Amino acid sequence: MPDDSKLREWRNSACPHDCPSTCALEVERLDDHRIGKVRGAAGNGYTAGVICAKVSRYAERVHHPDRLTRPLKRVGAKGQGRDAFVEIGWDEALDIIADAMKRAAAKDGSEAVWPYFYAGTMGLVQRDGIERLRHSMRYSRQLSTICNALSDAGWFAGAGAKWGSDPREMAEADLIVMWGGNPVATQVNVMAHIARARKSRGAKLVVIDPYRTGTAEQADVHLCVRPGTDGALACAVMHVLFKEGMADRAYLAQYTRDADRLEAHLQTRTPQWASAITGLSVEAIVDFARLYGRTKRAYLRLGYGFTRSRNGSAQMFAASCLPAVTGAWKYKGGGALYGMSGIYQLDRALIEGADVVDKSTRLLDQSRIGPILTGDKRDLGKGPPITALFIQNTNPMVVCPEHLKVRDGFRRDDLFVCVHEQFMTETAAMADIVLPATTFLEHDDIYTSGGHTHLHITKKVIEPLGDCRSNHEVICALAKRLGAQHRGFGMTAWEIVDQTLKASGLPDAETAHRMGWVDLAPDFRTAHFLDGFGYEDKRFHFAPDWKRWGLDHARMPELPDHMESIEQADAEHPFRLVTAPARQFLNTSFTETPGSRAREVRPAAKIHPKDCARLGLVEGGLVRIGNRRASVVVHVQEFDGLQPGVVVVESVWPNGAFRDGVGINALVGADAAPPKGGAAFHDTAVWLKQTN
Ligand SMILES: Nc1nc2c(c(=O)[nH]1)N[C@H]1C(S)=C(S)[C@@H](COP(=O)(O)OP(=O)(O)OC[C@H]3O[C@@H](n4cnc5c(=O)[nH]c(N)nc54)[C@H](O)[C@@H]3O)O[C@H]1N2
Ligand SMILES: Nc1nc2c(c(=O)[nH]1)N[C@H]1C(S)=C(S)[C@@H](COP(=O)(O)OP(=O)(O)OC[C@H]3O[C@@H](n4cnc5c(=O)[nH]c(N)nc54)[C@H](O)[C@@H]3O)O[C@H]1N2
Ligand code: SF4
Ligand SMILES: [Mo]
Repeated sequence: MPDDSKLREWRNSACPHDCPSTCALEVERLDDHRIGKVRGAAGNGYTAGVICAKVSRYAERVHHPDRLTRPLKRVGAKGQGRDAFVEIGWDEALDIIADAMKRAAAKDGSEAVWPYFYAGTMGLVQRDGIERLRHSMRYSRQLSTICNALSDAGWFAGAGAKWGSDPREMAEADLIVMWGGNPVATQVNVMAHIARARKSRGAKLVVIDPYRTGTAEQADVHLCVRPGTDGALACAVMHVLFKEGMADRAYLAQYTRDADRLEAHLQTRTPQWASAITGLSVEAIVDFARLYGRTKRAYLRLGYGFTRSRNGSAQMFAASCLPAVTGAWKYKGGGALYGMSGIYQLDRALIEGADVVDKSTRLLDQSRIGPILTGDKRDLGKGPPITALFIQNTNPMVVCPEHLKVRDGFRRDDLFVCVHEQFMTETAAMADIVLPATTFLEHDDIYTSGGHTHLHITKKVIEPLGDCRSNHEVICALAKRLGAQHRGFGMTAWEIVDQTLKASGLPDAETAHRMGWVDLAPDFRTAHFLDGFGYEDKRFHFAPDWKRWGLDHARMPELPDHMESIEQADAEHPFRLVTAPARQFLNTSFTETPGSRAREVRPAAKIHPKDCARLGLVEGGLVRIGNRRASVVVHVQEFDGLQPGVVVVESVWPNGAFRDGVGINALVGADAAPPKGGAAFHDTAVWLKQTN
């Protein structure tokens, strides 16, 4: 092999962050240790050369002076940051962790240990290998609820399978409806496909969002709903579709179930009824229904945002009924997309240790880590308290609801915490042992996508920084010390990628990597459910059997509807708070990079000028936002792109960025939304007070 270490060259990779785009990347490799520019792969039909600004500045993150490089042991107080830690060697660190996990299990049983993770990297081997360790040791299991539990249940209820119209078809649509998502911030290349449709076909863009986002600014129509009322809007739209002859009766007869019941039920769901709930005018609702009903190539892109409410599953379900009423599924550029994950039929047993899982072990709700760590019996049941946490790929001190409980939990003296991280996050600062992690540029992995149809197989581009180790390496080293048995612990990440691909009937790892990506797009008829939906009867269900989609199903409405279960504004809490994602951050990732930080400036509350005037709030002044859970202080931003009574704080800023060190998630409730749990990040009733 020639020594190419000094050559500048572009290497294929894929963005590992928790974003539906999973962009195909080209990374400029300067030498064994440094990267230069990062750009989107032009040849990939979905990425099409477009990536977000924060990842194009990735050199800032991977070469950040604050990257963790050595294992650390805390010798000072919790929460004090890097100065409270001293460097130690890997063997000593791993011995301490294994010893703490063994002691916790010996004292209270294996369920006292909780391996806790999320999607800091979306690579399957590095993200999900922790499951193999958990299952082989019978540690407490994790119910994944923080992101897509509500949206998944709502989508599956109607369609029965998770995929939809190819996102590239947006370029061939005459109408794109972006419902409860903000792709300018959260999934930028969607905008490139929409731009194509507008340029070549004069397509219209409708955005449904409680505030004027970057996406709404570019729209032909912005339906600025009150948060948590989309179910009512969807019902009123369907009311008009039936009433004005825009329902496709032949399609309904062939492809759906309970259309007659739906039509009867919708009689009372008039635009007037929905107007009172959503705050939209009757005219705006009827105009939108007509535009949607008269356009064959109507592409519905359903985001996550409108499902982060206590009625989120019902909202997703109601919106997902639209193309089943008009038959838009039949047309190229028509139909809907919420998520594509169902097309990836990968055999994940080796990665996740599915062959050794013991389903009798306790299942704990990830979003309820605050109540769990503070001993809530509703979660712990008759089982032991959690006394050892091993965390990879997530920052629960900032991203989880009921932050004050999360903080109290992490402060417990009898709790051992290990955090494997790239940076000294607020969660890492609470740990006893912090381990330095590689980035996606320093390890191998395999990526599926939520927002398109490609599979990416990536190799490291540069060498690991300092003593950083990948998640896989750490999991294997711990497995050895704990005596965990599984063949996956004796393999390299690349071997696992290779075997997983082969077991799934796909090209081997080397071939797949050389190809750049593998496009697993289903054919048109499959993608559009023209050979049937996911249920056994192949039909779209307007009256779903919610029992299938979660234990807490009794509260779900029988037919699409507005569900009243949101945290309603009341006399004491007259405002509804939405904590939508900030454009330059990705959850809390990139809150450490100067480029993103400078552009986001500081936490701020977008408040309607009428509310500002009434409460004596001034642009740039301070406002205290509170409810029975907590209160936080942020700067005021006068903003007329929302309804009075709604307030938006773009997120997720670290707690430390707020004046009192308490961040926005202290206000958000951790109660599990039906039917199968999920955090209601955009569903909080609050009061506002001027403060100094
Ligand atoms: N820049 C950036 N990109 C990201 C992220 C980030 O934090 N920053 N996060 C990543 C992750 S983990 C995910 S899951 C995705 C999420 O991406 P999206 O699907 O875009 O979902 P959300 O981020 O939850 O919110 C999107 C929009 O939903 C709106 N919304 C809130 N409540 C309602 C409602 O009741 N009705 C309607 N119609 N709209 C509502 C919000 O105002 C917001 O503009 O983005 C990913 N990409
Ligand atoms: N208020 C509010 N809160 C929210 C949301 C919201 O819209 N509003 N959105 C919610 C949603 S949708 C989600 S998905 C969650 C996400 O919440 P998290 O999953 O906690 O996402 P991040 O904050 O980005 O934290 C991921 C961490 O993983 C680390 N990491 C990245 N790659 C690796 C790796 O290879 N190995 C290891 N060991 N670590 C790695 C990163 O440095 C980062 O600190 O937040 C939720 N919280
Ligand atoms: S848009 Fe999403 S997937 Fe693409 S580079 Fe940015 S964060 Fe990564
Ligand atoms: Mo998410």
